[in-house]
Amino acid sequence: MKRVDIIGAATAFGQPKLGVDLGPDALRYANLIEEIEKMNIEVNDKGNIYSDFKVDASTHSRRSENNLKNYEQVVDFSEKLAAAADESVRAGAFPLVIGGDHSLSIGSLAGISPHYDNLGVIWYDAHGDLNDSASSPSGNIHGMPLAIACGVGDEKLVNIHKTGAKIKPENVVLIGMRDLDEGETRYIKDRNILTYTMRDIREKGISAVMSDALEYLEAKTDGIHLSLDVDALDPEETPGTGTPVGEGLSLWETLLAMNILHDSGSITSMDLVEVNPLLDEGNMTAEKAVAMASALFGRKQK
Ligand code: EXY
Ligand code: MN
Ligand code: MN
Ligand code: MN
Repeated sequence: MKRVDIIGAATAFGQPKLGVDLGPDALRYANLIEEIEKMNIEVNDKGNIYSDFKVDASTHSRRSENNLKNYEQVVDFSEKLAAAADESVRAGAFPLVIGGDHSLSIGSLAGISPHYDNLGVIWYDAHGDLNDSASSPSGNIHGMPLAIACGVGDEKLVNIHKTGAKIKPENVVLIGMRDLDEGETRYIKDRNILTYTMRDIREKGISAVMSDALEYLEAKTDGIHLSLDVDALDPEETPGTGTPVGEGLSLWETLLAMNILHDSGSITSMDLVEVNPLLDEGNMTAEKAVAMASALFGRKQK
């Protein structure tokens, strides 16, 4: 890896709560760049990408087209982010896309995946983010990016940056699952997606889960994208996030998971998403997210 490119995805259009677009700056304030540099890695902070549309608190998430909230805004933002992520991989860097709500993964995967024949994805999250507009209970696009990347959903969103599906469901592993909607559960079953629920993690241990996930993906992919949603962790650990779900992963489990991914040398890009400083206690969610990213880049747990 030549260097890490930090791409700030300052978007809140994928969900209803204000403040998640401030996540990139909360992560910088928590010393994201300095902590990665400590690993003797060159870091290039490319600044933030913003939508041309401004967040308007009075209408935010009340505009909906076909049960897709802030549709135009998400399409516009995804195109911009995809171009930046594409450029970063093209330049030989490791894109670290910091959010921002999870709808940003539509753009990051669209920009990154064309550089691989078979990009693998580890989706570390309480949620599957596998809804389409018909199955979504909310119309919030941050509950849909993984389905969109697999080619399921609204045509414009599926065709961001490059026509068609960006990844294959058989190259996806879900870790931390504990809040899946009916349509998502059906999709996982139909496509036989490798899934580790919290119960699986409790039974097997996070270390075995990560090793098995890596073994599964390394055999058939030529790069692995990690999409880390901070709501994978228990809300006591990461309260500053918009859709918290109890009985989640601990910080130490996640740091261990990140160390195992680092040691594999197989992770080629990453999203770090759903840090909302307006919902946080101090800046602790951003601080823990920085610890997770540092562990992915080689900082060892004590
Ligand atoms: N499954 C629910 C929905 O589609 O509305 C909740 C999605 C939350 C998505 C979060 C960020 O990972
Ligand atoms: Mn998510
Ligand atoms: Mn989530
Ligand atoms: Mn290293």
